[in-house]
Amino acid sequence: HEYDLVITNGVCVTASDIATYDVGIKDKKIAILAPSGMLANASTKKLIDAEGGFVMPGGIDCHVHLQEPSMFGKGSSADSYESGTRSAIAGGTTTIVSFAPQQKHEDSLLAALNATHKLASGSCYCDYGMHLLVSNPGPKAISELKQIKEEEGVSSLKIYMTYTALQLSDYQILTILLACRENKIITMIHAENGDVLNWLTDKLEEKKLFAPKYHSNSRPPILEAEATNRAIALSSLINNTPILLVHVSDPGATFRIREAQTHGQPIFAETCPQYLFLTRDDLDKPGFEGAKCVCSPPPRNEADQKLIWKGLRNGTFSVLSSDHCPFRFDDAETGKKTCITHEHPVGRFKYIPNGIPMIETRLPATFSASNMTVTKFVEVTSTNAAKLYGMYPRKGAMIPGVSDADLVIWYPESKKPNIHLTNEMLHHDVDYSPLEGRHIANWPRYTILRGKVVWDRDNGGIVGEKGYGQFVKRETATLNNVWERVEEEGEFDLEMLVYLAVIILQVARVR
Ligand code: DUC
Ligand code: ZN
Ligand code: ZN
Ligand code: ZN
Repeated sequence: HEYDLVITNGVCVTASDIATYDVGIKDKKIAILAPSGMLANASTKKLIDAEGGFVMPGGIDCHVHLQEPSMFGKGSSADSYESGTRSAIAGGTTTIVSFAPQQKHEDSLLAALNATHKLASGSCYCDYGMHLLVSNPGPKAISELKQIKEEEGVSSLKIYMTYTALQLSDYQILTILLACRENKIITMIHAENGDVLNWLTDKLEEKKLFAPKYHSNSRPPILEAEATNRAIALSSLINNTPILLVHVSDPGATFRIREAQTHGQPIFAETCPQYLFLTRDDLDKPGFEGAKCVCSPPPRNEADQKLIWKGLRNGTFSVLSSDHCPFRFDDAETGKKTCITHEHPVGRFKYIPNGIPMIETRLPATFSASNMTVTKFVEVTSTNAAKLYGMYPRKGAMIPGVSDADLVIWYPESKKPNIHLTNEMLHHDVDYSPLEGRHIANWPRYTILRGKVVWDRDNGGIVGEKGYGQFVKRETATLNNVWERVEEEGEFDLEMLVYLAVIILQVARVR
């Protein structure tokens, strides 16, 4: 056979183009894009007729929590690497990047990485990379970053400005930014002011305001905007070291990011479907149902949603990730989402684990909303993630001879499934979906990972195998030539820092 797989009659979409092509796949790579119909009779082991449906690079979801210990002090992960990646392929995602968490009492990052490799290895249905999650940036951790980047294939890490178990001081953040600059590692920042939200939480508790909706009151937009502004300021102090603000929900934070980008600062931003599809009203459902939509930052309001969509369309946000952070709603174990226990018989929002499942619904819900062009959709759900996290063009593209044959094929307009979502349709191990009952117009019909059909919605569903997913060693980010721009800024001179800081403050005052 000339090909292992041929896809005929598809409308191919990349981040830049839409065109009808037949796709020939050989040895796990895209081998050829041929004029439509030309490969219909080619010699191939398998033929898929896309019937006019879109064919695009598989989804890349670079913000996924799986099998993490209970870092936020509450809840335990409902999804393993197995169930989480199974859910990913059923929703058209072919690569995830999850977190390898370092706990505060651990000094090594390499140990954290190896421990997470043990959990993931042999268990995954899709390809996967890992970010380090740094909670203790001591000298040992910092000294390991070079090896982590150059040998372990990890070119990004995440830090938190909130959560007692994770929160870093500005001092520690500066230490990380400097080390990341030297090693060309992207720093992902969870920007919420932890001290402010702890204070507000205590005030709400004093007034016995325990219901899930008060999660939103404990985290008003200003504490996200403040922390976002502070993160950008810290990046500028380290001579404009690239950062990525994760899960941005608030227009105030978005405007600050946009402004920094306009001034040429290497500030990237991510948003998530929860900020496109959920609002504070979803936290205010009868009983404890609102807990099903508790995530951090919290869902905002409809006007905010519109601005987040706009930020995706206009490029303020480079990536749309799921922030899949799975907890069971109702479970005999401690840590269930209801957080109703012997100890806390009414359940209190401060004990609700923060996070919702979204790994499988990210692509179908966003695609179905039709709020952006289909090329933009590919850009923010796949291609930009590949570029930002050092996987492009092996991932996130359809370049013959170069790109892995990771594809998602959608139903054509005439065969759209028009689903009303139920949790039973999903493949995670969570017992609910925050999108339960929502109308979803289209769904990935096939998911293909390195040339192998792993999801065939009409014939078998999950047809891939556990363990076929491989670890992806990642390289330096290429999005917007970010590190070349950093190099142009020249060596970072610590001795100049005090002087520079004075200038920055003066400029800020003039503005
Ligand atoms: N931050 C995340 O990135 N995920 C879940 C919880 C949180 O606060
Ligand atoms: Zn976070
Ligand atoms: Zn997260
Ligand atoms: Zn409907």
